[in-house]
Amino acid sequence: MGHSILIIDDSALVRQQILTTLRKTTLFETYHEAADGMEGFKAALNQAFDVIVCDLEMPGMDGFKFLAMRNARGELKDVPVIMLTGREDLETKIRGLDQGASDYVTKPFDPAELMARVRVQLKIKTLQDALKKSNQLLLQLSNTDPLTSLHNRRYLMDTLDREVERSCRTDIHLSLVMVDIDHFKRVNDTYGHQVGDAVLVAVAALLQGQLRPYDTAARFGGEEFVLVLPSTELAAAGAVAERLRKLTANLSFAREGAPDLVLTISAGVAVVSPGSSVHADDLIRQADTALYRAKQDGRNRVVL
Ligand code: GH3
Ligand code: MG
Ligand code: MG
Ligand code: MG
Ligand code: MG
Repeated sequence: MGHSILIIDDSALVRQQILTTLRKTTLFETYHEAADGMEGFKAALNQAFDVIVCDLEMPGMDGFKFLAMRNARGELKDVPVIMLTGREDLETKIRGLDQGASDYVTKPFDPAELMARVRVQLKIKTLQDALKKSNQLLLQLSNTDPLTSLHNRRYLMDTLDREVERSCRTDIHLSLVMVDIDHFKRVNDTYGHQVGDAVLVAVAALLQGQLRPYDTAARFGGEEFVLVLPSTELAAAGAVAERLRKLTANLSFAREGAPDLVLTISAGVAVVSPGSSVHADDLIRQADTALYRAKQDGRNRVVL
C-alpha cells in the first residue's frame, strides 16, 4: 500500500517545492497540504499519515504548538514529524527535537536531502508499524485457546481479578459459572479424539453465542469452561447456566461426526455478593465445589 504524507507550511511556494520534489519519487500515494498547525492537526486526526513535514514558524498555530498537540494524542504520537527550520537556527532545532520532532530539514532545503530524510523516517515508521502489529498478534495469541478460539485461562484470570475487585469495590454482583462436560472421556473413547475436539469447539461456540457482550467465556481446562457474568445475581446466573444446559442437551453433533451423541454438561455457580471481600480464587473454588456437587448428584444439572 502506498504511503501518505502531510506537508504543513504557511508558504504555498514551499509546499509546492516539497510536493514537486516528492512527486519525483514513488514513495507516496497520498499528499495532503495544510497552511498552519491547526489545519495540519485536524488533517492528521482525520487521516493516518506515515510522515509529516512541518514548518516551525507559521502565523496562526506554529510548529511547536503542533508538536505539543500531536504528543498529547496517542494515535498521532508515532507519526514521525520532520521539521523545517532556518539554516542558522540551532536552538530551534534542538527545541523541536526535544519536543518530539524526529528530524529536521533546513530551509532553503536541498531536494535530495529532503528525500533522503523522508525515506529514513518512512523506514522507521514501517518497522514500528510491523512491531506494533506483531505485538498485538502476540498478545492475542497468548490470551486465546487455540482449539476453540475462546479466551484461555490466562486471560480469564486477568479478567476475573479485575472484575472481582471491581465488584467488591462497587457492591455490584458478579457471578461465575463453571461448566464441565459430562463423561467426556467416553466421547473420546467412542468417537475418537478428533471428534472430541470438534465437540469441544461446538460447545465453546454455543457458550460464546449465548453470552452478552460484556460477559466472558473462557476455556479453563480440557473440557471445562468458565463464564464470568458481571452485574448478575446468583439466581440470574443459575438461569443462564440452566439455559446452556438445556441447549447443550439438544445439540446435534451430526456435523462433528457423532450423529447419535447426546452430550450433557454440569455447572456450578458462585457469586460475589455486595459487601463481601473475596478473591478470584475464592470464587473459582466456590463454583468448583458447586460443580462437584452437580456431578455427585447425577450430572446434567446446575448447582448454585
Ligand atoms: P465427568 O463427567 O466426571 O466430568 O467425566 P469426564 O470423562 O468428562 O471427566 P474426566 O476428567 O475423567 O475426563 C476428561 C477428558 O477430557 C479426558 C481428556 O482426555 C479429555 N480432554 C481434555 N482435553 C481435551 C482436548 O483438548 N481434546 C479432546 N478430544 N479431549 C480432551
Ligand atoms: Mg513559515
Ligand atoms: Mg473430571
Ligand atoms: Mg467432564
Ligand atoms: Mg473436567
